[in-house]
Amino acid sequence: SVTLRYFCYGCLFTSVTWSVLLFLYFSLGQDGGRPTFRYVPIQGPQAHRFQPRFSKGPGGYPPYSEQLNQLAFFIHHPIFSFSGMIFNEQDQEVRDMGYHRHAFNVLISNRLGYHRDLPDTRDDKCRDMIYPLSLPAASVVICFFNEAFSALLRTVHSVLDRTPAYLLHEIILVDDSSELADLKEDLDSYVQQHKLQVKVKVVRNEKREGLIRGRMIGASHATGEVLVFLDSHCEVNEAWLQPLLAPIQRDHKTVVCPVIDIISADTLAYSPSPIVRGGFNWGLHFKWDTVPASELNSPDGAVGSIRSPTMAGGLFAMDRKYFNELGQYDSGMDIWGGENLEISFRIWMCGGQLLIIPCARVGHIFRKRRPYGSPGGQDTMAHNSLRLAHVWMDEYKYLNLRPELRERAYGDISERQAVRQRLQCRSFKWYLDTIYPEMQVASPHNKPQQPVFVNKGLRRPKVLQRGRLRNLKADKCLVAQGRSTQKGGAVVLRSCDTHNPEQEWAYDEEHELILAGLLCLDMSEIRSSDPPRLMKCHGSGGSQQWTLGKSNRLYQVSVGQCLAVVDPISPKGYVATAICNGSQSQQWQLEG
Ligand code: LR7
Ligand code: MN
Repeated sequence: SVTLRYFCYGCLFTSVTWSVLLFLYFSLGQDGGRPTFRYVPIQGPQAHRFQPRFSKGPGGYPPYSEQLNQLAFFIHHPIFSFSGMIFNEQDQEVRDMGYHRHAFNVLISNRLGYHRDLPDTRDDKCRDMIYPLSLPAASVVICFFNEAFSALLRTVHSVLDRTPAYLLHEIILVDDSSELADLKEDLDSYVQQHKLQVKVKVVRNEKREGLIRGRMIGASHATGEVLVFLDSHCEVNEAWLQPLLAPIQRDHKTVVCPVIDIISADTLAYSPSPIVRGGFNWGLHFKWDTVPASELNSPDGAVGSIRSPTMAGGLFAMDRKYFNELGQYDSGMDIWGGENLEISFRIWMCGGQLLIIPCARVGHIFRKRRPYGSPGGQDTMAHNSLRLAHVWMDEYKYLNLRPELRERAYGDISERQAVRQRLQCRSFKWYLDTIYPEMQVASPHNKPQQPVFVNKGLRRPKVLQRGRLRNLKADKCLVAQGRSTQKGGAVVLRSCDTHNPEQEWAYDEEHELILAGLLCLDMSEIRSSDPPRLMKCHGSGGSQQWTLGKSNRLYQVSVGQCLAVVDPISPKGYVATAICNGSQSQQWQLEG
């Protein structure tokens, strides 16, 4: 009978649903499938101090639940692109304020929480690498100024979650006199509430010191054998520490950097970086260089280490005694900039070596601007660069000196010159000839390069769809208000015209919308309430990333809202992003 049939359908439906749910819960709730640290036996110099507790599975750090984490992963994983969706004014406030204060999408960062899974970006061979059982334990030093709480905590927890406890001596957080209300109290109470004090120590600077003196202060509190420095918006990846510690154990004058993976500032998506090494230009800006084939193809290449002329600065590990012996940092350098080249030159010129370790992966949020200045508004990069040039660059320093810098005072450098003397360091010419022969002495004007774009290369993303972009409510098409080639120009709705190439949009695999083959539909990062405009395509997603789904809505990934016609009957044809509501004024069709 009909009733029986529906009853059976009901049973079938319920049982299938439950099986699927249970399957998901159990298969994803386990840590199977992902490599953990189980292969590291309970041994090592610190074994008597801490019971090795593994990052995942039994005995993890308190609020951590693998199952919940998996659920959060499903809901908020950036591949679903909707993790930044704005549901109300409060969300919008969090987002806009976040961009203003931190220059990245704090709404998504908050929703991600303090633990998340990351794609394992290492070469497959890294998983088979075997490291010594006994390695020196690390003090992780993280210096921060006004950091977003969720990003800071995710940095800390990624370290706790992915480091065998016996290798983690401590985490030292140096609060560089942050001004954000609540940050201090929130951090103190979090550490206390979750009983993190065993491993996590908070040091507070009475006044703003900048990241250079800040790290020196952190290091002076550290007692682990090795120092590991991280920025306050990082996430360490699977088995990140052992490959860094092993080379230091072999030779205490080896300084190592992980490969710095990219965490998008707009979506917080984690993606692998190509294996590149550090260089610089004559403006003393750090840049990434391709690795010479000889270096990459050496037997050690892809899984061992790569010699690097310089480091990016924020993420590296170094023997603590060697850090002191080598002269720490230049304490005359302020706030930000230059210290990375200074320590790189010093390492190479004074008998050490600097390596990049491809099997160690740490993600870093790359921002398009720095959200803070120096207290007095000085250009600390120029000040710091002058100091390092005068101490380390011999006759080459003048290549760097822009005319306006020649007269500028840079303070007393005698203590740093004494360091160079004491360590009997080699000349800068030796460094260029031996360590960085690729450096072009003849072209002092190489432009600084953004690492974020390194892996985009010159490849043009494939176009998925072409046509006019018609709003279903207004029944009009999206066009440039002025010329379609004018950067910064607004877009409006006008009558559709199938023959007008100026109305043709291309939607590509990077989710960019390109008008007339030239400019991209773009949103302001700072004020999401500003209407969209046409800008040069930057190829790094976020503010130029739109998802065009089956529901015909056009979702802006970094703003978290949908494109809508403001007033469907007004001839002005204005458009703006608004909270997604599925109405017809938010529906678009890309018609060929
Ligand atoms: O006054 C300050 N006090 C601080 O404690 C200013 C900053 N900081 C903290 C800040 O909160 C952050 O944790 O110092 C850290 C670094 O500052 P960022 O993140 O603003 O710097 P950045 O990532 O833009 O800059 C890179 O170059 C800097 C030069 O001084 C430092 O060496 C950074 O550590 C370095 N970051 C990296 O190397 C990560 C990879 C980037 C690349 C390439
Ligand atoms: Mn940083």
